[in-house]
Amino acid sequence: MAMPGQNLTINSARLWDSLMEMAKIGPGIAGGNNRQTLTDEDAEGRALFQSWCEAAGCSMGLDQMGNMFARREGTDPEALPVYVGSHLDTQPTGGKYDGVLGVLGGLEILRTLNDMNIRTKHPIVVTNFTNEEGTRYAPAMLSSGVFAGIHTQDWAYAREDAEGKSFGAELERIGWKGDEEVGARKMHAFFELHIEQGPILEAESKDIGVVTHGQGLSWTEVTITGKDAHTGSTPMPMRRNAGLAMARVLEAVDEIALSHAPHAVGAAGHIDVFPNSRNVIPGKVVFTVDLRSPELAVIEDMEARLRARGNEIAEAMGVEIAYEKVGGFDPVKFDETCVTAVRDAAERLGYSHRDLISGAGHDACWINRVAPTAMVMCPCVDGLSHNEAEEISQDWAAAGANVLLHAVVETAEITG
Ligand code: HGY
Ligand code: MN
Ligand code: MN
Repeated sequence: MAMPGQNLTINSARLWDSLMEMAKIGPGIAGGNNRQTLTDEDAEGRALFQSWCEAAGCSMGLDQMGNMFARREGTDPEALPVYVGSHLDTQPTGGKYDGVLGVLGGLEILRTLNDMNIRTKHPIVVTNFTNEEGTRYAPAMLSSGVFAGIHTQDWAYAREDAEGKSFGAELERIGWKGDEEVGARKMHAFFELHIEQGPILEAESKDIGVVTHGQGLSWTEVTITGKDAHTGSTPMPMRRNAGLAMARVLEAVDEIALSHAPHAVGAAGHIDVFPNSRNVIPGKVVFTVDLRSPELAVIEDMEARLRARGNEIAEAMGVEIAYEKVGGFDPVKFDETCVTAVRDAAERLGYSHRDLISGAGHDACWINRVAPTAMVMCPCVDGLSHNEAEEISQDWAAAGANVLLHAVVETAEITG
């Protein structure tokens, strides 16, 4: 006999069509997306999302960080809403699914409930958080961080991109700055569907990741100052080569992360070299070291060893070195009731599943501070993400959205 709600499934083709439609906005150069936060492309994607939500009968809220909230009414207007969502902004060489699957998966839940004329006690709100990626404006998860009270709004507004444009000015420019106080909304629960962005689920042929924890993250911006000089006429012993010093620091970062194998990771994805001229020894480099681990003590050890080794290298090479913590969050343990709702949904729907620690950061990691939160993950091809070749199957997307649907509806309580 079918379990209650077992026949409750999303429209896979409609979800896939919406993903492909959104992917047309801010196309990359290799099949993915470049829809960076607070760009005109971001604004266009937001408008498309809003049009779809309004067509599904939702009212749209907008807060002062540009976070979007599409609300489907419940039968008890006093009941706190169940929120479900993620982010629509992408990396500069991003994929079509990172973040977008979680926002459009949430929309597909509303569309499915409309199709089936199902009402829930709690309202359901689909959310798009501004600037999850943290590429144009560090740190990552900036707006969910303001929502959770981690960052002040003024600090967030003052963040500048590489061209010196502030977050606040750009949010105003694209016309998506709302009036709502950020974080005033109270949540009954929050669920986020996301691609794994790692190789585990595909390698183990699992349809669903039941995310119990998220690993912690530390971003340290390192500035090394040496001296610009001629690459041809400057004798080697006289050089104060900031670029070479950076290379040695990054070698040390790799060694430090590997010393905490198998879970810790470390690298630098952002590197600026000055003056970046072919025949000038770099007098200055600025780079961001990204360190992560499921254990806070390991993150703290890696941060300390980064500075210790960096200081040794700088002293030996006659260059200056400075550090600034520009982002980070402690390892996250998600809400057991919400996690159980995800696991039971996967079980009920007959999907293979396994518990998982999220390797990437997500808005859910901050929202978990202010509401019971859990995540659903689906596999991605070769575990690849933050690459335009990011790919998933329609079946994986549908499996993730079906589990999300059941977990959200169970928490929002069907009333008819
Ligand atoms: O950095 C992260 O883990 C996320 O993709 N913003
Ligand atoms: Mn993401
Ligand atoms: Mn991402």
